[in-house]
Amino acid sequence: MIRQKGKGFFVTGQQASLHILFYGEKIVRFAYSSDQVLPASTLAVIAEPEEVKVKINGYKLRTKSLVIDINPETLAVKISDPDGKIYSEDIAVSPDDRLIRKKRLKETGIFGNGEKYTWLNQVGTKIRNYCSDVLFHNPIQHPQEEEMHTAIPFYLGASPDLAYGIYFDNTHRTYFDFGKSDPAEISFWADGGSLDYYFIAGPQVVDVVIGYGYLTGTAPLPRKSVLGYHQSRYSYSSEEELLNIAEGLHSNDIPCSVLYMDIHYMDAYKVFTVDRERFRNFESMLQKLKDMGFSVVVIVNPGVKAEEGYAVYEEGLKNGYYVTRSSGEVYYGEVWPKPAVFPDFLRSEVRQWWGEKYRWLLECGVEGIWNDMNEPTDFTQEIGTLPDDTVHRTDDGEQLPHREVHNIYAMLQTISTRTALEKLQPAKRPFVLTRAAFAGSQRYAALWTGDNASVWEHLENSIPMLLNLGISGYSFVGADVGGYRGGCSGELLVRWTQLGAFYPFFRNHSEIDTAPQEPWAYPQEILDITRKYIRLRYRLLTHYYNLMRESTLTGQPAIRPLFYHYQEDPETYHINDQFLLGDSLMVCPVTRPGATHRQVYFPQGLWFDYWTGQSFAGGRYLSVEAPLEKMPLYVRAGTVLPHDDIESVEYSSYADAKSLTMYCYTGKDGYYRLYLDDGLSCDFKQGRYSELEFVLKDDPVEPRIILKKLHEGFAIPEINYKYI
Ligand code: MIG
Repeated sequence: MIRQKGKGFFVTGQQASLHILFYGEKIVRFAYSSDQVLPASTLAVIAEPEEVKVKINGYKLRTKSLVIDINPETLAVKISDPDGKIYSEDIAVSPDDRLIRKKRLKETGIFGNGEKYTWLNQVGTKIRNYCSDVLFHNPIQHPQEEEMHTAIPFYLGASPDLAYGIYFDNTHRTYFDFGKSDPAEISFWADGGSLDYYFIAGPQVVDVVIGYGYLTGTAPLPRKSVLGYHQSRYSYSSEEELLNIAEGLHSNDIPCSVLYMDIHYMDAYKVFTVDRERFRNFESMLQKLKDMGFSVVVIVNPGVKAEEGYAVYEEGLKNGYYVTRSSGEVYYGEVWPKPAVFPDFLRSEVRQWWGEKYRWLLECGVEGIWNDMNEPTDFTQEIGTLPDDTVHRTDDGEQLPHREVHNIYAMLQTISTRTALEKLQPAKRPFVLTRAAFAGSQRYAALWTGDNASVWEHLENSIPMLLNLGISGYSFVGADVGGYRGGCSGELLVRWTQLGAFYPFFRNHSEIDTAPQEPWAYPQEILDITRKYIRLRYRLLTHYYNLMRESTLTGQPAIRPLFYHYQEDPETYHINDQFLLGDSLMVCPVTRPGATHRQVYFPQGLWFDYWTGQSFAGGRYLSVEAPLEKMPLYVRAGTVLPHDDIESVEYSSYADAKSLTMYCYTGKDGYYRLYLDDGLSCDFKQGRYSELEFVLKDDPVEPRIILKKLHEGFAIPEINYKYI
C-alpha cells in the first residue's frame, strides 16, 4: 500500500522503503532507506516539501503534471506526463548500494554535472564527483579526468519535446554513467549515504533549470563592478608590481574593476597575515588602488600553517577547531605553508571563528575574498586531499568521516566567508570566489574553473564547461582568460579575451613563472584588439547586470547553450562553440589558431550581424569571416539590447555610465525589462531601484518603443534609441 506520511507518501518494498515527497507540482523526491526513516537532506537543498493534490490509485500517484508508477516489490518507478509520455523509467533500484539504473529513453542530450572536461552533450560519458585539485594529479586538465574541482550531482536530460532533471542529493563520491557502459542505460550511484534523488519535470529545458534553482537556491545579486574585467596573476608579489599593473591598465586605457593578490602577499603563506617586506604600506596601497577605481581581492586558503606562536594556528588548536585523525589527534597535512591543519568548517562555531578573521582584511581595504585549494588540497597524500577516515564534527558533536564531508568542504568554507562579509560590511554586497563547489554553492560564491592551460583546446573546452555549469545552477562562472599554465601567444590572448568578454566572470590570470599576460605585454595590435573587447564588455555591463539579476530571481544562467532556447532543434544539441548571452545575443568565438573564417549555425529566425547590422535568415550553417580583430556576434530579431555609453566615462566609474543606448533590432516585436540600482549596496531591498519596461513595436514604417516605468526608486540615466 501507498501510505500518506507527513506531507508525502511512503511505500514499503521487499528490501527497502521509499519516501516520495513533492516540492511543488513538478519536483519529486525519491528517498530510499532500509530503516523506514527519511534520510536527512544535504545542505544543498533549501526548498521545503509541500502538500500537492495527489490521486492515489493502487501503486500509481497522479498529480496535475505527473503520473508516477511504483513497483511495490522492487520500488522501481516510472514517471510520465499526463499524456503518457515517459520522463524516466527505472530498470533496477539497489538502495543498499545507493545505485539506480534507468532506461535511457530518447534523450538527445545529457547536460549539467557542474564543471566537467567534456563536450556540451554528455551522452556516452561517465563521470565521477569528488572535488579534486586537478593539477595535483595531472600536468594538464584533460578529457579523461572524470573528477574536477566541483561535485554537482545534477544532470539534465533533454530532447526536442521533453526535458527533465535529476539531482542526486548525496555528498559522498558520486558516479554517473550516461550510456557509456550500456547505451540503453543511465545509472548513478554513490560510495556512501542514501539513494535520495529529486526528479524535476520540464517539459521545457528552462522549467528544469528554474526548478533546480528553486531546489538549491540562486546566487545573490553581485556588485555590478565585479561583472567587469579582472586582472590577476600568481602573484603580483610586491607593492611596486601591483601599482605598476594598475598604472599599466590606466595608461593603456584598459577598463578594469578588480585586481588580485595571490599567495605571495602573505607572510610565509600564513592566512590572515601580510608580508610587510613586500607590502610595506598594505593599507595605503589598497586606498591608492581604490582611488584609481580598482577593488582588490585577496586569496585565503583553508590550510593553516602549523607553527608555534602563529595566533590563528594556536587559537584553533586550543579550541579543537581542526580536522582530526580517527584517534582524535589533530591531522597534519601540507599545503603552501608546509605543515598545515584544516579548519573543520562543518561546525558553525568554526565558521564563525574563521569569518571573524576577515574583519581585519576588510578594515585594511580588501574588497573581496578568493577561496582556493578548498577541495581541500593536501600535498602529503597520494590522493591529493585529506584521508577518507579523518574526522569532522557536527554542531551536535557527531563525528563524520572526511569522505562524507569532502564534497561540501569548500561550500562550508564559502558559507563562512560570505556570511562574515555580509555581517562585517552590511552596506556592501560581498564578492567571494571559489574553486571547489557542491550543489547549492552558487548561493555563496562565484566560481572559476581552476588551473587550465594556455592552449587552444582549453579555450575551446571552456565553452561547454561553463555552459554545463550554467545548466547546473551556476551562473557566475568563468575560466582563466589567456590560460593559467604555460605561456599565452598574442593570438591566443586575443581570441580568449574576445570570448572572455562574454564569460560571466571575466578574469585574465596566469601561473607563476609564465611570461606576463597583461594585454600590454604584447605588440600594439594585440593590445588594441583586447582593449576593444574589454571595452565591449563594459558597453554591455548593464545588460550583464540585468542577466545576473535574472539568475538571482529565477536560477537561469547568463550564458546558455543554443538548445536552451531552441530545444525543438536537435542540431543545437551538439553546438559546442557557440552560445547565447541571455536569449538574444549569439556569441561565436574563434577556437582555432590561424582561423580567418568559421562556421556558424543559425537557428531558425531572422538574425542581425552585430558588427554590420546586416540581417539574414537562419535555419542553416554559414561560413562567416572572422579575422583576428573580429569575433562573430549575432542578434536575434526582436531584441532590445542596452549599451552603456562609456566613451566619456572616468576609470573609476565604469560601472555606471551616464547614459544608455537601447539598440533595437527590428523584424519582430521585442521586449526588455531594465533594472537599475546603485550596483553596490543592499538598498535595493528597500525599494531603491528602478525598473523600466521597453516594448518594441515592429512597425515596418516606423518601429518604435513604448516605455513604461514600473518602479522608480533610483536615478534613471538618459536613454537613447538606435533602430537596426
Ligand atoms: O597550486 O595560489 O588554481 O589560480 O594562482 C597552485 C596559487 C595554487 C591554484 C589556483 C591558481 C592560483 C594558485 N593556486
